[in-house]
Amino acid sequence: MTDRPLDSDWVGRKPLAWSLVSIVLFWLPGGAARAQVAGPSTPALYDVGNGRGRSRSPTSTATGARPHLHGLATGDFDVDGWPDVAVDSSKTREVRVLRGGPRGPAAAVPVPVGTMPYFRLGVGDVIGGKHPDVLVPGHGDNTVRAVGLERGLLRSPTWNIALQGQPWMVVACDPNRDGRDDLVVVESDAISVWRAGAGGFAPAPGSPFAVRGATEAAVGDLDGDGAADVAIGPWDGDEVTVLRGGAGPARRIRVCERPIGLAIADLDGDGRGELMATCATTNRLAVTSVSADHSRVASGPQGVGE
Ligand SMILES: [Ca+2]
Ligand SMILES: [Ca+2]
Ligand SMILES: [Ca+2]
Ligand SMILES: [Ca+2]
Repeated sequence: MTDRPLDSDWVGRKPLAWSLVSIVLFWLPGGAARAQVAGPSTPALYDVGNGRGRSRSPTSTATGARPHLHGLATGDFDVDGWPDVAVDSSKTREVRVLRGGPRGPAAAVPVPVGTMPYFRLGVGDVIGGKHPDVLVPGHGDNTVRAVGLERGLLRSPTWNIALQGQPWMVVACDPNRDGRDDLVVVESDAISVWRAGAGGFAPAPGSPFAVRGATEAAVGDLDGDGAADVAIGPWDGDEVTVLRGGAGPARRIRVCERPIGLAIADLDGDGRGELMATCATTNRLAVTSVSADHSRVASGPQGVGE
C-alpha cells in the first residue's frame, strides 16, 4: 500500500506507534514483571506484577536502535528462564535483544538479520527446539526472517521466506494443529499464510489473500472448533477479513471504521472467541462474535469509548 510512509511523516500512525514502542518490561529482584506504559507527554508506571496497581517513577532503557524504535517482542529467546525483549533497528539492519535477568534487562545484543527489519516483530517457534523465536518482517527485501537460539547463540538463521509483497507484521499460530507454528504475514494490501513443514514453510492454499490496506492481524478461535482463525483489519474501510482456520475463502465482517487494533479472546466463556477491534475514527471498542458455522454475526455489548 502507498499510504504508510516511514517514520517522520507517519503522522496518522503515531498513536499506534506510541502504544507499541512505549511498553518496556523490566524485572524486580523477586522476578515479578512490571510494565511501563509511557505516552509522549504523560508517562506513568503501572505495577502489573502484584495486582495492587502501585505506580512509581518511569524508567527507560536505551537499546541502541537506529534511527529509533518501532516494534518489539518479548519471550525467553535465550532460554535461560528470564523473559527478554527484542526491538528492531531498521537502519542498522539488526534486531537488538535485551536479555532479562535478576537485575533487569542487560545491554542490548545486536543480531544482524540481513535486511531492514520493520516494523512489528512477532514471537513463534520457527527455528526449532520448542522455544520462542523473534519473527522479523524483512521490510527491506520482502522476506520473513527469524532470530533465536541456534547452536547456543542468538542469531538469525540463513533461511528466509520470500514474499510477494512488502511485510509489516508477522504473527505465529497453529491453525492446522500439527504442533508446528505457522505464520501469518501482513503485507501491503495482502495477507499471506505459511504452513510449517519438515522442509520449511509453504504457502497455504489460496495464499496470499488480497486485503486492501491490511494493517493488523490477530489470531484466535472465533468459532470454537479448536483451530485458530485469523482476523485482518484494514487501515481504510470498516470490514475485518476472517480466514477460518487460517485458510480461504476469506470472509468479511463489518465491524467499524478503521479497525486497526485487533484481538481475539473468549470474553464470556462460551468457547468461542470474541473479536475485539479498536475503532480509530470513532474512538470506540467494538466486540463482535460469530456463530459456530460463521453464518451469524453479533455485535455487543460494546461501545466502550467517549
Ligand atoms: Ca532469557
Ligand atoms: Ca501448524
Ligand atoms: Ca476456529
Ligand atoms: Ca465467547
